[in-house]
Amino acid sequence: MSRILIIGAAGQIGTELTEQLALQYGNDNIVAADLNPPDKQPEIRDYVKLDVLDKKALTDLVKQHQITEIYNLAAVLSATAEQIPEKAWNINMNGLFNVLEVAREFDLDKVFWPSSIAVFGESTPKTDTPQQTVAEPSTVYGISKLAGERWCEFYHRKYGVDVRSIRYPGLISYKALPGGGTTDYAVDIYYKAVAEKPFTCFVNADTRLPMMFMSDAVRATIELMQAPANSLTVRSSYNLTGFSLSPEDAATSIRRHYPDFEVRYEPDYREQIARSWPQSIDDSIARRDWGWKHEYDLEKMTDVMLRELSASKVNSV
Ligand code: NAD
Ligand code: AKB
Repeated sequence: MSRILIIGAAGQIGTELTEQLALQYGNDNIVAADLNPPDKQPEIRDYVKLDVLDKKALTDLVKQHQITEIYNLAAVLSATAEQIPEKAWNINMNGLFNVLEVAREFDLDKVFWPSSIAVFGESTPKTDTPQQTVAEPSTVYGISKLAGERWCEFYHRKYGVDVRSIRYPGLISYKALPGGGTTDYAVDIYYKAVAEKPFTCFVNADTRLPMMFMSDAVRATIELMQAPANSLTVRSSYNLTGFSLSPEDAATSIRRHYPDFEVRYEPDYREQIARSWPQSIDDSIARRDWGWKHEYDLEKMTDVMLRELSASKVNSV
């Protein structure tokens, strides 16, 4: 039976991924870890404080709980990383190194580590960006993700570590707030709509980016991790997408439910970052290798986001 450690479990993805893994593998086989563990997530019994940069603490945890798989979600995201480049590089790179080293030393069964569309830059083809193409990222976050991809492939080829990865697009969810990324506006816009307040957007109306609803992202992650190793042809990171979205598309979709919803545009440095990323992604290799298929398009996701946020009356932004 798999014994799973999730690092960064309290974040936007970790909150929902941990919940799903606990459902599939049983609470007793899950250890959720974070630098800042949440005070409530009662369904997870083992929620521990861990700094992924503390290799000894990580090693002790793996030994103590007889861990067989690690999902390392700990990172500093793109917008925050531009403010603290050295610290972001340290967490994003050395955190990954610690996990890969522990996986090698303890011969773990599998590792999951997420990359991002941020590996691409200005010189990348913007539409239907292929799996293999020019990747010259301009952000410290993108540089760390691209380097991370190369290290994952290296550890697989050199040491046989079964590391698997997805280049997530912007992820949209209602259970946990996003943590300092360029695509955070695509979540915030729904909170404002439900609060019946105008939304001020930090990218332009027509800035289009690849996005995905969180339940698709969580399902994709678990499906990739459960795929037979010999079906996987990419050991750096798989392109993946749901749909492409501009703020104006999201606003139009929201106005089906809130006709008076108003959006103002005040682009800042994050517009520049968003403009450097692809507008749409070709994920045919993921579809071929492990049967990836997205379920949510924009309208289906909007309906769920608005319904769930209204139900939980989360309108505090
Ligand atoms: P998040 O910021 O919401 O969560 C990251 C979590 O890591 C936080 O709970 C934080 O406390 C924790 N953390 C930070 N430093 C740590 C450390 N030193 N030790 C242990 N924990 C630490 O981020 P997220 O959106 O959940 O993203 C998770 C991963 O997925 C990241 O690698 C991110 O780059 C990647 N990703 C996310 C998106 C997205 O849209 N959310 C898109 C592409 C890639
Ligand atoms: C970010 O905006 O930093 C993330 C990502 C796409 O990697 N959401």
